[in-house]
Amino acid sequence: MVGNDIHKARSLGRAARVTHSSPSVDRWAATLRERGYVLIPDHLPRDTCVTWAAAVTELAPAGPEPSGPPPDARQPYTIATSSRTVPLPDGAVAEFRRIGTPEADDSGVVCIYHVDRLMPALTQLRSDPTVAAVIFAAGGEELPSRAFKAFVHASVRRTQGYHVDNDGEVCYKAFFALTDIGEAADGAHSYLPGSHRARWTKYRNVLRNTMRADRYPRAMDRIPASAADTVLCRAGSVLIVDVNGIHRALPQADGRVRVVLVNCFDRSDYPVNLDPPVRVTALA
Ligand SMILES: O=C(O)CCC(=O)C(=O)O
Ligand SMILES: [Fe+2]
Repeated sequence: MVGNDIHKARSLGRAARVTHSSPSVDRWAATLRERGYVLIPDHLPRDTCVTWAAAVTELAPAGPEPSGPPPDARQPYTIATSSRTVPLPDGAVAEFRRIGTPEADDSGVVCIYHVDRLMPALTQLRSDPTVAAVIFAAGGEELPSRAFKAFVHASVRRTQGYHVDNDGEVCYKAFFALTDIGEAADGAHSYLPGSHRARWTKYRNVLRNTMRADRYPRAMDRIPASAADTVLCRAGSVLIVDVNGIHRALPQADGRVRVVLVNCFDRSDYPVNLDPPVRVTALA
């Protein structure tokens, strides 16, 4: 992690060579470099997004959740052995997170992989040129889209705590809000600004994790919580996040529903993603 962070500090320090740019893209990219995240408000028509949110929610299979997992069996497209997947048409997959363990973090989250295969109207978002241009301008390299999925959070009372997604590999996520996120209790995204750079806060957590075998190695729960930003926005906004920084989705109050689409940008050789990279051209 340290080596990656040092490499990254160098590349964040260099000015990116951007051929296709605009004043807004430059401004958003500067914020992304500086804070580790940037919100582009009202990027898409709100009404369209609200309609999509209802359609995405409908995609999650009705009826009882799939039955409990056998111990230690982890399927493709699951983040934990206690998650279970259900195949959907056209190669899409619904992941029910941490079923049978209602007290576990992220229990109740439904993730729909390849959601664009089921809703072709969403394909354009995977190739959103503004998002690609901002990521390109911030990081100085054109990254492919390695995954495109939807998260449906409905009354998810316990979410995964503050964490980083990896050990410092180049990785950005664009979250398209399909529902209004007007309060923290809607399940807003929370981000510790500046934590995408090498920070003592991060290493203190790493140290703590290495001393306790039962801890998730990328957990970052020892942070000054009051220093974290809660990102509120209307449906149609897009939040671009450098997931080397410390972040989480906040827990929801009962009855709240948050639907977001997530476009994951990683280098082509990043091993975690299952799907072939999709090239997204950063034309502003
Ligand atoms: O849903 C969110 O706001 C954050 C989820 C998250 O941590 C991730 O996708 O890496
Ligand atoms: Fe994350």
